[in-house]
Amino acid sequence: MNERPALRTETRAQAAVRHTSTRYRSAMQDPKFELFAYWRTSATYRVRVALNLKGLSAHDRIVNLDAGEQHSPEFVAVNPLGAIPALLVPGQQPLTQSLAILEYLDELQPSPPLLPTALYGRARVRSLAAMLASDTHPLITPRVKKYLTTTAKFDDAAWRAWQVQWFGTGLRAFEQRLASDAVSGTWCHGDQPGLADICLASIIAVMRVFKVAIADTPQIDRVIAACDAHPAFARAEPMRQVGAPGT
Ligand SMILES: N[C@@H](CCC(=O)N[C@@H](CS)C(=O)NCC(=O)O)C(=O)O
Repeated sequence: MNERPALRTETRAQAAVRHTSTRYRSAMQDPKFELFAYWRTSATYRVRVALNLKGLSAHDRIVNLDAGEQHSPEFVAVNPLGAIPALLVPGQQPLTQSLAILEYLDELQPSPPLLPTALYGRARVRSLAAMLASDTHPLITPRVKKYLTTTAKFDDAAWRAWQVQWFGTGLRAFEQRLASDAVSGTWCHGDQPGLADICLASIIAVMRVFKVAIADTPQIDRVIAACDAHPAFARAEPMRQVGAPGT
């Protein structure tokens, strides 16, 4: 008797998985990402660390913030807010906002993860990350500096006091959160680097560029020592990027 193999109809869910994994495989084999970047920016640093951790790479498209290139019509077409980073994923509109880019990369290449598996832990790490990326970093961006030093007539001393005030406010609060939570260890959460460490290191990286330091933050100092010793973070350092003084 002629036995024919049973025909199996692919369900919608199976097709979606097949489609996603095909895209995932081709993206992983040759992502051809492009990153609108500048050597000293905190938000671009975050994306660089995530790419390094994931073993991914991107071709830099330099936007010289010191020359005001973020306001050029070409770049405003990429990001109407006139801010970097922006990640170009082949066939897609430019992706802006470093935290969204980090979560995109984390879902594209889940290993190593940037977020813990436990639900509360994921929320905790996102909360720590937002303290710095959303509530601290925006206050010291070039557009804020430009407004304060032109319209509001801040001189150098007033601008520096502003930086110290807002870096200090963010970091002292972050320090308290790390100190009061037993989940903090070598890293902000658990035993591997993730989203919160990347955001913390991104703030410290730019403070080093601006030569601003905040004292008495032992928890933060411990995490930063781990970041400094990790190649994914070290390779993202501003002074090692194209366009940095001396490169
Ligand atoms: N929330 C945004 C912030 C982007 C941002 O402000 N980037 C800065 C550099 S770190 C920038 O390009 N600023 C241009 C300006 O302020 O004129 C993100 O995390 O991507």
